[in-house]
Amino acid sequence: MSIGRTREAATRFRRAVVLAALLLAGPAHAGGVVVAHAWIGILPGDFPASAYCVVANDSGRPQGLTAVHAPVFRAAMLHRSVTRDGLEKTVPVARVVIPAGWRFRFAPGGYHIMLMPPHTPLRPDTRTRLTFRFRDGSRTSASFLVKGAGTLSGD
Ligand SMILES: [Cu+2]
Repeated sequence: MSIGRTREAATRFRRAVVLAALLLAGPAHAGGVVVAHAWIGILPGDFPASAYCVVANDSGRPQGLTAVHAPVFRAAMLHRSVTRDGLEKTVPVARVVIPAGWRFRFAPGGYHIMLMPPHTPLRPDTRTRLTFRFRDGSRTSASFLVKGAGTLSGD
């Protein structure tokens, strides 16, 4: 499988996704970082998947998200979709800083967590856990709902 084909499939998938405004997470637990509206869009075969969610920072201080751990996938990376010269590309992001009191949205067409194919294929409507690691050493994890290609949104 070539990188070109992978990008093409991923772009097609993202275009198929309606950029519906997600409702933002409700009140988060005081004093922490909470991941909500968490879902993963998978593609058939060896294509990468993308994870989306809302990260609510109610810790009272800025939080720098530096890594995501996804045990059932070969790798997880912070990415962002950008359009350059009319072409949609996905580029790596070193970290995402979420100011205190803010909600940061990973959504189709924007920031996402790129997941290299799972060790064993995932079935739609199952769940898998991702752990978010922050610059201060703290971690928070959430259960992500697996959705098949053609899914319109995570809601
Ligand atoms: Cu990506």
